[in-house]
Amino acid sequence: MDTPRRVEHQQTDRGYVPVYATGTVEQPWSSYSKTDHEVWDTLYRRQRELLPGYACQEFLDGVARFGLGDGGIPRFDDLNRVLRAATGWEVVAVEGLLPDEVFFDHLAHRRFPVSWWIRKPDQLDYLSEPDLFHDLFGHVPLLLNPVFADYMEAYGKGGMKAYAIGPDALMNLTRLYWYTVEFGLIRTDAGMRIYGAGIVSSKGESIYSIDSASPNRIGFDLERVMSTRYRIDTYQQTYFVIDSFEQLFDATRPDFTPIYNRLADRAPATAGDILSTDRVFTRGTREGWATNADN
Ligand code: HBI
Ligand code: FE
Repeated sequence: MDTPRRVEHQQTDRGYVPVYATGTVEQPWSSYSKTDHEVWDTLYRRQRELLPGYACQEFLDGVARFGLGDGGIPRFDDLNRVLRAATGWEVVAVEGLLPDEVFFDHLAHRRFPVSWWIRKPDQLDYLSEPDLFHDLFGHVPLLLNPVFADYMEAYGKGGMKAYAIGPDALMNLTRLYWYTVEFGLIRTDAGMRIYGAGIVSSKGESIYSIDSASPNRIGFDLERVMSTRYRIDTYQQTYFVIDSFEQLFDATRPDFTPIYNRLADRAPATAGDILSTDRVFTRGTREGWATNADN
């Protein structure tokens, strides 16, 4: 397997990382090593044992329907048979982070890009770029949920429009992705549960986002989220909480142009701020918070 072509570095929501302008590739399933399959099994087993009581039921149902725990790295072709039949989405293998407009175009056409490579055994707890476990285990199970699947397509279409408007609009939209798709919580009758991929694919942050007194937990509000900076190097200081996936999808129905115009005059909140207009579920103790700049 020749190393993927690194085209350039780009400031993205995960910091200054290589960005591949390439399109999609075939999943090199036969090239995965025994160690690669063992890394998948280790990460899967660890999260599967932890997540009941932490992840929302829709996520757990998706994991079960895909059979992600059947042993070894799943074959995208197998997953796509289930996924296409359920919501018309499909997984496509990519080299890694894509330029925003390439990424948005995939989402707008119900294609979710998944990095074909998996982290090394010494990177189990943190790596800077999204690997196969983050993308596949974190993001794909919820694409079986029809409402969330619609939200992700709408997000992609919104991304194409934001990209055409300019960098400020794009920043607002990236914050929306960050605080929902990557780090979102949802209220359930049983209490707060996780749906964000960046959380469910991380053992430490799964526990922290639900059990810790340190972060704020604030009710989702579209413009509040779009004007809130975030952290890429630590656990989140604030988690935004939706009441349902329908609420999230409904919030993205209107055209965002007037919102971008309003937000252009509004100073962004810091990652740890609590505003007087917030619906505060938990006011964090701020224990252990980093003091350097947000993104
Ligand atoms: N590319 N492959 C890939 N996966 C992502 O999650 C991703 C991306 N490019 C850009 C990006 N995410 C973020 O900027 C989103 O907020 C748009
Ligand atoms: Fe992600």
